[in-house]
Amino acid sequence: MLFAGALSLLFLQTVVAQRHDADLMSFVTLPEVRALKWEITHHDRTRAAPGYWFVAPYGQISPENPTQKYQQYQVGPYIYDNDGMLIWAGAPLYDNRNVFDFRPVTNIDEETHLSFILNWEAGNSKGSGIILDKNYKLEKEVGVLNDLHDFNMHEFNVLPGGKTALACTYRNQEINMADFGRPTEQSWVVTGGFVELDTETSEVLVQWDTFDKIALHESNMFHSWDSPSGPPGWDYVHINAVDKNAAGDYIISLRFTNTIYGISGEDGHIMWRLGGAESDFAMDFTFSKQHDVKFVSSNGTHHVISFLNNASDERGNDENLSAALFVELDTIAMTATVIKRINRPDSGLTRLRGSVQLLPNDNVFIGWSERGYQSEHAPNGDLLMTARFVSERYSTYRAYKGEFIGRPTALPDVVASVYGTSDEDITTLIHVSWNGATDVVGWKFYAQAYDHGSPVLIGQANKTDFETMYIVDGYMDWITAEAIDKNGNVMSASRVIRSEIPKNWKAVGFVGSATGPTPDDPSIVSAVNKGSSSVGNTDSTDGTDGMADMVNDHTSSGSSSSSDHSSNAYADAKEVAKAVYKAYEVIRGVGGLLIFILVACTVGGIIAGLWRMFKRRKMRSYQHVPSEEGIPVEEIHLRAHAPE
Ligand SMILES: *[C@@H]1O[C@H](CO)[C@@H](O)[C@H](O)[C@H]1NC(C)=O
Ligand SMILES: *[C@@H]1O[C@H](CO)[C@@H](O)[C@H](O)[C@H]1NC(C)=O
Ligand SMILES: *[C@@H]1O[C@H](CO)[C@@H](O)[C@H](O)[C@H]1NC(C)=O
Ligand SMILES: CC(=O)N[C@H]1CO[C@H](CO)[C@@H](O)[C@@H]1O
Repeated sequence: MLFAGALSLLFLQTVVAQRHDADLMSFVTLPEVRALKWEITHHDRTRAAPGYWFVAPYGQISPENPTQKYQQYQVGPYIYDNDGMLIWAGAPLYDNRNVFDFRPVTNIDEETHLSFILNWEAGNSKGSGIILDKNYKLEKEVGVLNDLHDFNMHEFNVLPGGKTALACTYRNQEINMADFGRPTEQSWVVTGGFVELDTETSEVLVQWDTFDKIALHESNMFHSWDSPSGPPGWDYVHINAVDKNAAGDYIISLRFTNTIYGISGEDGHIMWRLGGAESDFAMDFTFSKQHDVKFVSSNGTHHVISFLNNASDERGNDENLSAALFVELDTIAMTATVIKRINRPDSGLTRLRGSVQLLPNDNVFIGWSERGYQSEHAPNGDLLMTARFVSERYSTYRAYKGEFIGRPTALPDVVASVYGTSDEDITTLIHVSWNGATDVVGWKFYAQAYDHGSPVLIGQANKTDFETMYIVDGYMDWITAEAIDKNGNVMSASRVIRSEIPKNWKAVGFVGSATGPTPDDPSIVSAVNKGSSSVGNTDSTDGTDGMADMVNDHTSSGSSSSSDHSSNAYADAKEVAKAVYKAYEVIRGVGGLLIFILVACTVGGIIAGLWRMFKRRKMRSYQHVPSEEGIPVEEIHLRAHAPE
């Protein structure tokens, strides 16, 4: 049978497609966006800090060859809520460019801004530090005006007031090897440094470099017995973090000296070393290969700092597991004391990358980096939550949590499609989303009888996921959706969109007029309408709870003969809530026909509706799934700079 054949073809394609991308979300309204799904374990939701997750997944650190560019948006800045529900997909903004250190910025003014590093692109751009406002509009783009190769990926640290920001620098320089007792030899090294930049002009205001400050023998990467190197040279210090306190002094982390340095804001001299071979402090602990050092508090002489003790890198490990450390430094008595240690929950090692963030309620949010592994802890260290990407193909350099109000200037995206086999069972499916909008609690849907007809409310739905689906009886056209906040106010409305219809009604089994049905007058239909439902996108997260109420609302509004089909199909509202709806369009082979398929399947012994239709979604095959290259990603950088 033609139909059965088409059906099996359809399922075959679906299965094949899912095998490759089941770890990614998909949306009818934003078909290019393929946000990563999460595996989340909540240990105690009640103690979780309010706020969203800020991550920037990447597959490989170096910019991709243009011919390998992913066909769908996966890498870039992304915001999720505490349940892994997508809030904002920022990948379309910078067309799949890698982004690092994506974070909420609360120290500029009363509002929360966003900042991140836009990765360099060969032959095109050195990359930049980006600051966005809550409308996702570009506020500042801090570029690289000097001779440096790129805007380094490790740090973009906007300082209080937002006028300046810190960044790390890597510079190839030739150095004399006298420190190794070989004064007649020269070697190229990659020195580490930092700059304080004017965020308005990108001008370098402060510049500091290890070249004349950190001797070669402090390195655990370049040794006295190693051969000198030509350019680019030995990556002998590997700077990966910089911060500044109110007194105007800096701290930096150098991974290849296992040391955190205090640097005078006055004259750039090294005030003290914490850790490594030449530590100035009496310490009751060890650390190594550390990341993300930050001032938590500082009054000039007494500091609390936080950092991630990796205790390992791509070459080996010094301790058994990685941990977030909060350390109190007394620079008068020269003592360093651990005041908080939070071990990696899975007892693993974070060999590269990572972050530690003290939240306003004193919870601690830690990014362990690989596969986006992250955890939140109560002030006493209790584990509240762990999460990681379902996908093994991605990591994020750092991860942050924070409250944020997002108000995109773009309007909500709506897609509506009409299906049915007779005038009596015509149904309109509406999908809506508003990329980046926080605090949307529901949607109202309107249709018009004709082009300039007045909008008639045809239903509403609670927002339970990034994308909300709504099904309404009848042929509804000239659709709009309004985003509703918790007080019932309209936050924004979509443009009026026309509903998509099958190219050939007869071919999809429609019995009736060869030209197909005509749009209904929503003011008539909505009076008798019922059996509508709304679902969250079940592809992404399990967010269908609110829908059952929705269906009840509608089924209680009465019945009519024209919708008996619906009332039977949706008899049990709870089960409908679990039903999976998906729209597809099959355009292949059959000369551009649209096949409408309604499959009833059994879920837990009870009938649930499974609608699978290939909607106006090009059957683009899934070709360019990026993958990590089998070696730790930062090692690429290492290899690029160090000889073997
Ligand atoms: C800095 O903090 C320490 C410890 O809280 C305190 O003993 C010291 O007096 C403070 N110094 C200044 C200059 O406030
Ligand atoms: C690592 O773990 C092993 C076995 O649990 C233990 O014997 C060893 O002392 C640990 N090493 C360090 C450096 O903590
Ligand atoms: C929407 O959510 C609210 C609050 O959770 C609930 O009381 C209401 O019944 C829901 N309404 C619909 C239409 O689902
Ligand atoms: C247990 C262990 O090996 N700890 C190491 C941590 O890193 C420091 C360097 O900063 C080493 O001195 C410790 O031995």
